[in-house]
Amino acid sequence: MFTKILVANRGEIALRIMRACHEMGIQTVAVHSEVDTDSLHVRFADEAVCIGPNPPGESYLNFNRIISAAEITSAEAIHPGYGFLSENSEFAEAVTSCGIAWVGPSQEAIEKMGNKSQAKDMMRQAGVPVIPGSDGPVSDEKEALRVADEIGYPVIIKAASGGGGRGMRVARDTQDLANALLIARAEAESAFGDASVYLEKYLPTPRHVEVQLLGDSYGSIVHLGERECSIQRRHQKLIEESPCAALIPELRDRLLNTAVQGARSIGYTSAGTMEFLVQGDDFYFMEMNTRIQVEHPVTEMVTGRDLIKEMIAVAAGQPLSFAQKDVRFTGHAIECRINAEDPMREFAPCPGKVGFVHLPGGMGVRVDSHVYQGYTISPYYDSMIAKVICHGLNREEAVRRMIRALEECVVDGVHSTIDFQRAILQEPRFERGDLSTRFLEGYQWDGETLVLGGAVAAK
Ligand code: MV4
Repeated sequence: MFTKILVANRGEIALRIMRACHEMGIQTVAVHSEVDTDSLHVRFADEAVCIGPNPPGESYLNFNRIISAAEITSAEAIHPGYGFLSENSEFAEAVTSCGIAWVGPSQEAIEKMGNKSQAKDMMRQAGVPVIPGSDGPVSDEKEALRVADEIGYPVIIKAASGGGGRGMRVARDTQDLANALLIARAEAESAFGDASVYLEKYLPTPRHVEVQLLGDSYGSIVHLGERECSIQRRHQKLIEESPCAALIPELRDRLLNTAVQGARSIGYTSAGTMEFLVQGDDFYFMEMNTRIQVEHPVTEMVTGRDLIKEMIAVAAGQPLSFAQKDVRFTGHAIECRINAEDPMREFAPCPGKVGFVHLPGGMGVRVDSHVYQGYTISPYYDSMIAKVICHGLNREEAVRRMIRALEECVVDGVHSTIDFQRAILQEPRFERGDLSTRFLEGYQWDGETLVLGGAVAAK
């Protein structure tokens, strides 16, 4: 096992990783920008290295500075967390070629899954259902028209190098398509430096359901169930839960086993997530995230398994500490990402100094946060304040516990998403588990009352 790991990240995920390291008897190295000098991840670490100024490109995204920090502190491994360099295959390769272990999947796996069109192709070949559409990128308008005609309208155009919803366009009919194609291409080029796009049948009211996977270097691959992340706003997840309320046992088994089969086909190691769209009784592969995700604690609460510890063990050449048959799913868990954003102003980030803070506690409540009274939320990085995760015997108890936990929360000095999230949890449609990725389409919020658009019911 490693004796020292460098954590190439900041905020709550850096703390989360260091907590696992400390429990494993592994020393930790923090890296940080200037503005993060007083941050908790620096205090939690056994050693800390300032790697540069606040713009991420000069610190948290800077290959050389991070690798140099690992070298001068003799760290044997680097955990990238999420965001920043976590899905950068060139960084993974730079790290390993310096003789430092990468706590994540292979450089090849990151690269393969990074191209969404190619990933879809590989999963189709592995027998994973994919949304009907073009065979890889479409070369011109003529081909797009032919494919759209074949699969039927509406269709959605997606960037091959995309993800996160950028460069996506829906076309309702032939007239729409040419225009949508031009816009999608231009957006893809400017956002990803790659104008290639592919076509899919547009699903009217899908649910976003993702499967948590773990693989080791001995060929063992397990799933840790699914998470439903349909409650999003502009592709920012607000609430995640496990299990998904919509899956009957037969469908759930099929989804989970299919995800394992897909991961096995690419020899996947470490933690990863396969994202699916679920429409009625059908599910379709969407993309694979080759990193630990923000919402991983939801899975930890229902399985009792520590995903970060498993990632570290696998990177050190050990087998997974358990087999599929050992995994038990208990109760229901929900996470709210509390952000310093103003729901009254289009969720504009609200950096600034936090006054009085009280984060919730009590039975079944986990809080992952790097924020403390007097902490300043920097405009340079994401505006997360805390993740509140609640576990209950069933969905109803988990939801009620979350409402209770959010009512306990006090974060003075900055706007936050707390009241908005509480209002969602109190919506009858949420209570019924009647979710889709369009749940928040056309909502109104006056700071107290949430009125849903209502035009789209999930099917
Ligand atoms: C779709 C879709 C409907 N039909 N594909 C959005 C993010 C990107 N990774 C894929 N996305 C979607 N793809 C087809 N064929 C609807 C979405 C979508 C969505 C998906 C997951 C979570 C939230 C979403 C919000 C809007 C649209």
